[in-house]
Amino acid sequence: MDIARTPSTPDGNPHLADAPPEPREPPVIRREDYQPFGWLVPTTHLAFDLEPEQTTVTATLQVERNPAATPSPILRLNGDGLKPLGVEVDGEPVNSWAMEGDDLMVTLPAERHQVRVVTRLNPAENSQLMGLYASGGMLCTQCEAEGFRRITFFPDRPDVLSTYTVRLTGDKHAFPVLLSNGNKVAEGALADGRHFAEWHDPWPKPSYLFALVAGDLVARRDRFVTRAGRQVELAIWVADEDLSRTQHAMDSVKQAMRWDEDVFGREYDLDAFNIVAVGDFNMGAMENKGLNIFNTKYVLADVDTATDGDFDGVQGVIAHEYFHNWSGNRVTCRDWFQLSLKEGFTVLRDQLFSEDMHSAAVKRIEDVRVLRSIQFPEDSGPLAHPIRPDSFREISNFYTATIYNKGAEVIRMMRTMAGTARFRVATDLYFARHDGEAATCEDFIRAVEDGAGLDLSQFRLWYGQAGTPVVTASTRGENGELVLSLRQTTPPTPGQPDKRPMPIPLKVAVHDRASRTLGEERLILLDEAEQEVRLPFTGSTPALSINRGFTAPVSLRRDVSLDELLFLATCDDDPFSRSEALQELAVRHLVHRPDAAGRDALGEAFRATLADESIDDMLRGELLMLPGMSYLMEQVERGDPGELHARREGLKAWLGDRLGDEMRDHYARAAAVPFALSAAAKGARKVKSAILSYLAAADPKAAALIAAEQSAAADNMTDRQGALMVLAGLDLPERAEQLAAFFERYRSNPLVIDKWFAIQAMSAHPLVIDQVRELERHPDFTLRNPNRVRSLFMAFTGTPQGFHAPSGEGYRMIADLILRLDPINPQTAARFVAPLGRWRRLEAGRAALMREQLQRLADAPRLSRDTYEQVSRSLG
Ligand code: B3K
Ligand code: ZN
Repeated sequence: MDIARTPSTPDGNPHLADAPPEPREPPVIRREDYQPFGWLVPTTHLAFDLEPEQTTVTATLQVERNPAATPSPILRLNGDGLKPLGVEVDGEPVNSWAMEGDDLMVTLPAERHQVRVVTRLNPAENSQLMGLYASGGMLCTQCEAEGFRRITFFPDRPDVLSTYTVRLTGDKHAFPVLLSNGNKVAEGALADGRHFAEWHDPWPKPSYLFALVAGDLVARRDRFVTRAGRQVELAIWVADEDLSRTQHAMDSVKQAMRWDEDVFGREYDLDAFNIVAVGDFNMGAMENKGLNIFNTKYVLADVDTATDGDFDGVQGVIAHEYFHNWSGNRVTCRDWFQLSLKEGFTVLRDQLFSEDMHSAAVKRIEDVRVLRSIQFPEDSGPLAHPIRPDSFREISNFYTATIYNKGAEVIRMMRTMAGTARFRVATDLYFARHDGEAATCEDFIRAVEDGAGLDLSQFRLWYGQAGTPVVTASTRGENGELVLSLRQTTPPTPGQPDKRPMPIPLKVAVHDRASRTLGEERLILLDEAEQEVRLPFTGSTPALSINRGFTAPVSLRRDVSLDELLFLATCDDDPFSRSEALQELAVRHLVHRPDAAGRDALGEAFRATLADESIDDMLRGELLMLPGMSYLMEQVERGDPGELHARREGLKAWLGDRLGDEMRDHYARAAAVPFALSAAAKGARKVKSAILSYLAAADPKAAALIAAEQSAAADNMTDRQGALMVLAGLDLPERAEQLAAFFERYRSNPLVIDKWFAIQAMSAHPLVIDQVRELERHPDFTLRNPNRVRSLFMAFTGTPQGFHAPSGEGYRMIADLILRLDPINPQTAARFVAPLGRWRRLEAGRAALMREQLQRLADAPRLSRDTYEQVSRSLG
């Protein structure tokens, strides 16, 4: 393109051509089109003159031609909604630039130049929460994936690494704290009540890891000494009133730092590590180099306001972001198709950390529950994609359970096949080889091959094929052996009609029911479409324990007797396998064969679980959970969620009735355990809430009394929330009283008020639709805060009688929300499309109503790129 001849615009600026109308179809970006960027940017200097409504950014880039790229004199700097207020090359204002769409194209004649661009932003008006925005009086940033281009013009792609120096200038009173990446190198007072701070980050990084924060914040401070003796100043920055709720986050930081040294040999590499909590945030947290920015939800926790689950969430997310310092920051991604390289690996790392901090078995069961209730439906629906996608229109839509959780499972399989020690050799090799680079999933696989000595040629299919493999297992006895026949198929997914067999590592053991002998565990590899494996077995009543510990993220179909399932549910030595057998008993009864024999077997398994003194309460509470609705809906072809829910509630009532005495005894025992954050006390609370939900289904009035007592006696949020959740689903007078009391008590704490919204929106109350409509008009509801929006509406999408109301009203409410939210915050709006994309799994009436709403969205003018992509894929 000839830059000098860009057409003039009416305002006389030759560079700003009339913006072309937004194309209806945002372009598709393809993995195979990757090209290295034409220029390197060794250093970047950013100067921010911070004002909430008018911030000026001066970006000074040293650029030089990239010898590895096709030579071109044109430097493309990405922008998003920006205008350049001035462009200088080598210190002189120039005219040799033009806009191409949102991007700034600068013509540079020589090998090396300095390019300076000035932009102006209005953070206060930034409701998308991408780029620089205002939240509760402070200014902060979110750049991943493509938010940096909303701050200044830059090659905003992860393979352009640069060393940043950042100077922040602002009003000393409004912004006493000025933070950016790396180490603070200078600070001082200026005229007119302003001051400045200068930060330098010695580690080259891509623009998505840039961050700044300016605000009136206080810090909890601590110190960590690394294995090599580096003193790291730790600080967690929050609003003054939140300081008392930061100790758990600080403890978690130190645990994560130590664990990463011990288990992965990774040390921290700066003198400071800062974390800031922000109330308005699109996701959980962000791993910006040396300056992690967090949703308050994953920093603040104390006993009065956070549940046990919240405490674990804080610890897990703090660890996740910290671990990114190596898996993501020191080694970053070449392009966004490689997202799972950092996210899948880091999720695995945070899962392993939490396994080590708590009960490994319970953590594994929890992680599999999340995978199966969120990722499996994604993998079987219109939004299915491989963990390394081939194309996208908007990368924000690909921060998915598939990239994160299935990505972690795929790497976990490599670890299982390699063994822990050889996997460590492989990850050491990966970090050593690619430190300071932007790497690919292929680089990771190669490091595992070389480091662990595995041949992963066929295993690479896991990166390219979407869909959850279905493994069918059957057995027959033969001459002192058990012959295990295995078959695998992966269903078609969008754009991938045919799948090839993949290597599936399965840990198995064969137990003998009659003699109650537990077999030895061994690892087998299913890598063909059909395969027979011979396992030594001399008994006569085998019980096959398969996919122990969930070694492979597959759906298992096994032809198994009730006796066998009951044995596995009560006697298997692998806790995951026990939980699996219990889930299978429930699925069998609720979905496939609703007979009395199956129900009795489940009753027996529950009775044994309640009575088993060899397990702790954490595991007991876990085992007592029935499969959730989302997983159950996955098991039916075209289901009626209302009917399935009613069956599930019926089963709960039956269990609560049949095992009422045992359950009440356990409840009383658990209620007597004094509050502590120990595993035993947490387990007791978990058992209590599980039992309460059965008792409520069996006898709502009696359970309401217990819940009200629990709430009155509660000295912690877990008990209080557990009681309120039960009451919120009941049509009894206690409901309103308790909800009002809870609101009054916590009205000044936004995170707890989020719970208050969610508890009501997710309840099984018959009038949940009316309640959500009313809550939407509540003075504390706002579309501008993603936590609040999710508390009300994401919670609602899980309700069988609300979201899935046969009238279609629930679907309409979500479509209405998307239309209102899209212009404000497209990233968050697009997240609500997935629940509407499940129409293929629903009975015809609801499927048509859901499609109608998707079509209504598709017909709406001016949808964001984010929402457009999700809607068109979901209709597909
Ligand atoms: N890397 C960020 C996620 C960014 C999401 C951008 N839409 C947090 C994380 O996964 O650790
Ligand atoms: Zn992450």
